[in-house]
Order: sequence, then C-alpha cells, then structure tokens
Amino acid sequence: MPPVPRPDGRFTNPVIPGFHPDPSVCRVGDDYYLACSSFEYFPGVPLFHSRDLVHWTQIGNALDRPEQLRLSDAWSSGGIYAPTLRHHDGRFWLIVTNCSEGGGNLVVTATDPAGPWSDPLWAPGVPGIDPDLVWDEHGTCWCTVAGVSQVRIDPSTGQTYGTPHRLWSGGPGAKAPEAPHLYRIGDYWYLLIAEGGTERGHGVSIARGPAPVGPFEPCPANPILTHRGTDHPVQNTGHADLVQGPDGSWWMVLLGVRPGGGTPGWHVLGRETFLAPVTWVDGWPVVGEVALDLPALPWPLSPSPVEEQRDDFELAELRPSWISLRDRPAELCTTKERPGWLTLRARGSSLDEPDVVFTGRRQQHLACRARTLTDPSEGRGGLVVRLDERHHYAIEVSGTEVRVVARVGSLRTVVAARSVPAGPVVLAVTITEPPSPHGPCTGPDVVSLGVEWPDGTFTELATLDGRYLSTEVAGGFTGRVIGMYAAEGTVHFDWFDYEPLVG
Ligand code: 6LW
Repeated sequence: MPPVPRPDGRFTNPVIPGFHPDPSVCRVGDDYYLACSSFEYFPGVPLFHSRDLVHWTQIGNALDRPEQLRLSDAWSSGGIYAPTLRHHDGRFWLIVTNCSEGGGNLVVTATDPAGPWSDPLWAPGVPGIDPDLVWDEHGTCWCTVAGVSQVRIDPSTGQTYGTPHRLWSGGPGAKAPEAPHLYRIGDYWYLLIAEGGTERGHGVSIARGPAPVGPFEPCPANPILTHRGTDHPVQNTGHADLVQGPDGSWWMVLLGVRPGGGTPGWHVLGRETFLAPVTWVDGWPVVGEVALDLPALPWPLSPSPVEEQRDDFELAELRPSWISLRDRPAELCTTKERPGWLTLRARGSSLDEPDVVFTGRRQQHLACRARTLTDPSEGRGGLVVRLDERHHYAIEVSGTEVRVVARVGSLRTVVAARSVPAGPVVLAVTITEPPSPHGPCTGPDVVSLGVEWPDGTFTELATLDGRYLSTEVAGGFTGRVIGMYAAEGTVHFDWFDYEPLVG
C-alpha cells in the first residue's frame, strides 16, 4: 500500500514500508525499478516501479511460478536472499540466491519488469550470497558476492570462468562484509558494501579503483553510513544501492528498521526500504540523513494509485502483494472454487508447521487494523499476525467456537475462547501503540484480537504484547505478515480489509 501523497510536498521514509529488505534499484529512462528479498514466501522477489523515487507501486514478483521457485525445504528466513536488479542491453537482469536445499544462485531476465520473467539460469560457480552483476566497457560481466569476492560470468548461461578472487572486505576487522554492488562513476569503479551484520552494527562502506577487478582503495570516511551506537529512530541501516534522481542528483536506497517501545527497542515490521540523499566530495559519496521525514524533491512527484483497502477476491489472480508460505498450489489456495471468496485447504495441522496453508500481506504500518469475513463451515482457520512458525498470534474459528491462540517460542496457549452463532464471522486484529508509551519497557505495540458483529460492534477476546512478534525476540530476516490460514479442512474468506491507523 503506497503512502498517501502529502500536501506539503515532503515525503515519508521508509519509502517502501514493511518487510522489504535488501533493496536493489535500477533506472531506465524516467522509470525506476526496485527488487527486495522474500525468504520463505511465495511468490518471491517483489518488484516495484516509481517515477520519483518516493512513491513505489508493486508491479509483480520476479519468481512467481513453481518452476522458478522451490521453497519446500526453506526454513523460516531461508529461501530467497538479496537480489541485484540491473538493466543492460535492452533487458532486465536479476540475480539472486535461493538458500533452500537444491537452490543456489540464479539469473532471470525480462523485457518487461512486470513479467513474465524467464525460467532460472543456475550459476553454480558463483561463490556466495548477495550476488551483484556489472558489465565493463568491453561487455564482460562480473559477479561479485559477499565476502567480498568476484568471478567472471556469462549471465545469459550462468557459466562462470576462472577462479573467484578476493576484492576488498571492508574496514579493518569489519564483521560480515556483504551486499556488494559495483558501479562505474566518472573515472573510478566504486565497490559499495554492507558491513557489521544486519543488526544494530550495520553500516555501509565504499572503496574505489581503476577497474571492476580492483585494486580497491577504501574511502577514508568509512563507514559512509551507520547508525550504530546512536538513538536515531531508524536503526540497522545498511545493505544499500545507489541511483541517480531525475535531475542527476545521487540517492541511496537502503534497509533500516524502526524499533519501538524504549531503548534498544523492538522492531516488528522487519527491515524496510529507506531513501537517503547522496552528495560527492573529493570523489567519495557522502550520505545525508536517513530521516523519517525528507524535504520536498526538486522534481515532480508521481503519486501511485492508492490500493483498495478491501480485497473482495473477485479477480482470478491474487494481487502481487499477497504472499503464501513456501508455495501456492491452486488446489490449496484459489479464488476460482467459490467466486468472490478466497478458499484455503489445510495441509499442515497448525501455524506451528512449516507446511501450513497461509496467504497474507506484509504489515506496513506501525498501527493498523485487519479484518476478514471467514466461513468455517468446512474447516478450521482464521486470521493471524505471523513472524514465523514459533512466533504468531491468531484468532481462529471452528464451528461455533472462536479462539485466540498465542505461540511464543516453545510456549503455545489458547488465551481466550467464546462461542459465536453458526455461519461466517468477521475476525479482526487491531495493532496500536501501547497504552502508556512513556513507561519503561512498554513494548513496541499491542495486538488486540476479536470478533466484529454484523452491527459493526467489536468484542475483544485478547490483547497481547507485540514485542514477542519482533525480530529482537524471534530473530531472522523477515517481518510481520498478517493473513488468513486453514489448519483443518477447507476455509473460505469472503474479503480481507487492511487499514492503516493514524497514531
Ligand atoms: C542478506 C545480507 C543481509 O543476504 O541480510 O542485511 C541477508 N543484509 O546481505 C538477508 O537479507
């Protein structure tokens, strides 16, 4: 759901809120395209379009066919890591790692980034994760990976040539040099990397050299971006990519998190995509503040159409923002069985199982409400706020009983139950700031789960502390996803509403 345009012309960071990490961006004429990681969710690699760098609309997913993406063995936060998206020779090229069993590095191409994307070309000679592609002036393509090392590649076959060679691994003692991107800018080749790990120590460093293969001289001001050791409201800043604005100015897209509930805080939306201005001093990039509120841009804004709050499931295909766990076989998740309804058919027996049938959307706002009209006449299922198999709060219905189930680590408990009349029921989740935000350790938010009656009144069954559905508690690389699931039999959903709340 893109941000609503602001009358003052300023704009709000993150530019792509919610679990959208590892952004990679490219510009083609007046258009910008951006790709993110997607981990254990199917379809994989969400793709966005923008004309002004601040309003982004999801136009598809690069890996949206089972032949392209097998995630059956993907653990939570496994699967698809860190794409690089580039445009070269009239085509879009996307290289990415599938960390599941039987996966590896793969290249897909498209002439239209909205798809279709090609079947994957596997590149087994690429020696690590976070692959980058760059072409030199002779048309030779180089693939650079975390570590940081590099190998020559023919991306149209996936074939690599020669032995991978080490390039540059960040400042002395830098932890986790990763997310490399190479660019030719002016007289130099620049090697941008992330370092410090994707948690609070995260940062961005850069080096430059005469050729894509180096040798590289580090920037004396490294890290050129980090919020480590600060109280800045945006933390974990790193994993960046560079792009030029419509007026030729330079910008960085990067991941960051918004912890809440005190210091060091808990972040619940995962790693989000932010934008920051870049200037150049003595041939080195200087990154401006990753502010939550950025000033008006000197070029016209192109606000994206605001996505409908309600999905009525009237279309044959689901919107690209719907994601399922690991796969989406038509016989288990379809809008065609009962027109105007989403039908989910259970496979796993509970949300604790990796094969649960679940389809949801990223929580993109710190405060929001989600509701769904659920018909349990043929099964058991409901609405869940999910971080992973071991961290979720659900409200589910079975016959005439509605229950709230909380799973936190190894604890699983039914925290509330009540009966409802037979027939479809509206299950609702409201996520808001904690009641006393100034007290110590209030937690980042509270999650209220309940039932909405036909006259619009709401009965709350449970209000739970949101910190247990945060990355600081659960670990991993993803963020909250709110959606529908079937744990037994077949469950039908007539509509799903997602509404940002202010405050
Ligand atoms: C990704 C690495 C990272 O491969 O986290 O923040 C990993 N950076 O570069 C998963 O997103």
